[in-house]
Amino acid sequence: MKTLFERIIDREIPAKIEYEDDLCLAIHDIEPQAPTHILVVPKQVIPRIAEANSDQQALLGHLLLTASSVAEQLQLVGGYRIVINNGKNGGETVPHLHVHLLGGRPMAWPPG
Ligand code: DGP
Repeated sequence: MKTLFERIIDREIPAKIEYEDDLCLAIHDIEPQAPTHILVVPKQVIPRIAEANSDQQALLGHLLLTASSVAEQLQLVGGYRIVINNGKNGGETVPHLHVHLLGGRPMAWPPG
């Protein structure tokens, strides 16, 4: 069965797309936790970062560089935060790896 994000990648579910290339899709989160909240999603399904392997090293780097370039595109000049939630205690709700890009307000530390 397809993951939610595979269905978005395959255009079966609509999303506001900010960026796309051969390897990933960057969409606006449906429940934004900041004025700008983007999800960078790999087209290859990796359930979570704990299940990524060394063959996926370049792809993982690509996701981070994409988040940074989308931040520049969206002019998050005051700074931003990049987050990956892993597993139940990490706050993961969609089992298809994704990088959160949050910006447009000051971020608290430590996160909740
Ligand atoms: P996480 O909790 O780290 O697994 O993040 C999942 C995110 O996915 C969460 O911030 C809400 C977002 N989300 C859930 N359903 C949808 C959807 O249908 N469309 C979009 N664009 N985002 C979704």
